[in-house]
Order: sequence, then C-alpha cells, then structure tokens
Amino acid sequence: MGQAFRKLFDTFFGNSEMRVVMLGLDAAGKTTILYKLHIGEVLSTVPTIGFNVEKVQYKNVIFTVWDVGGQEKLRPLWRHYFNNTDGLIYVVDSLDRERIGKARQEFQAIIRDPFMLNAVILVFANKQDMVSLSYQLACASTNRN
Ligand SMILES: Nc1nc2c(ncn2[C@@H]2O[C@H](COP(=O)(O)OP(=O)(O)OP(=O)(O)O)[C@@H](O)[C@H]2O)c(=O)[nH]1
Ligand SMILES: [Mg+2]
Repeated sequence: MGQAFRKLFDTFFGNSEMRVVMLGLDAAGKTTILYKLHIGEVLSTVPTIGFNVEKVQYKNVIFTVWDVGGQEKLRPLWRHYFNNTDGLIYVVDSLDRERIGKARQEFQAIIRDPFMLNAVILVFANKQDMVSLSYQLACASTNRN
C-alpha cells in the first residue's frame, strides 16, 4: 500500500521513471543517440557487444535507456530486455535501403512480443544528415547530365 501511494505521489508531484529499450540493426546509430541524449555530445563508437545503459532526465521523468547491440548474432538476446519496458525506440539507418526489409522484419518481431504490447513506440529514422547529402549529390549529378 505504501509503495502504491508513493508511486501515485511520484506520478503527480515527483519524478517518475520509465524504462526504454533502444533497438535496431547494427550500425543504425543507437549508441550515438544514447550518448547524445546522455551527455549532449556525439562520441565515436564501436559496435556494441552486450548493452549500454544510461539514465536521461527530461522534466520530471527519468528514462532508463537500454541500448542493446544490433548485430545479427545478438538479436535473439533482445527479448531478454522486454520485461517491464515502457517504451521502445527503434532506430533505422535511413540510408541502408538494402536492409530496410530486415529492419521491418525485426521490428515486427519485437512489437508482437507479449511483453511489448503496451510499450510506447518511437521509430527513429536516423542519419538524416546523410539523406539530405545524398539527395544533394543526386541533384548535382542530374544537373550535370
Ligand atoms: N552521418 C551520420 N552518422 C551516424 C549518425 N548516427 C550514427 N552514425 C554513425 O554510424 C556508425 C554506427 O553508429 P553506432 O551508434 O555505433 O551504431 P549502433 O546502432 O549502436 O550499432 P551496434 O552497436 O552495432 O548495434 C558510427 O560510425 C556513427 O558515427 C548520424 O545521424 N549521421
Ligand atoms: Mg551500439
């Protein structure tokens, strides 16, 4: 009872906590996003073997963000992070057209999991800087031909 009251009190007057998992194919940019959120900087990264976890506060909400490695051999482990998850950030490399079907397939497998049915979902189309660059290069080459 005490704990339930405390949770209710925190919801209205104090900090509330949310557990978020950040998933997506390898090299989508998950770790880059995590540290941009956490320390406000873009760090150089190496492929994640296992996970990184950081707390990020926005207003009165403390998000515990789990960034899990996206390599193919690591993806079967994703489901171990689903229990008690409030939110999913699914990161997609907008330039990786070849693997967009794979990204979709993995996304559908996640959201079908019973533990994820009530999770809030954000699909983050990453690397937008490169999208505009590749668009500009395509226009430049069209203009020249
Ligand atoms: N141009 C550009 N590069 C990005 C962006 N986000 C990430 N990258 C680069 O993409 C590469 C992979 O980024 P990571 O953050 O390590 O990718 P990841 O999703 O954590 O990969 P895994 O840990 O293997 O699952 C790195 O070289 C990053 O610098 C972005 O928005 N724009
Ligand atoms: Mg990573």
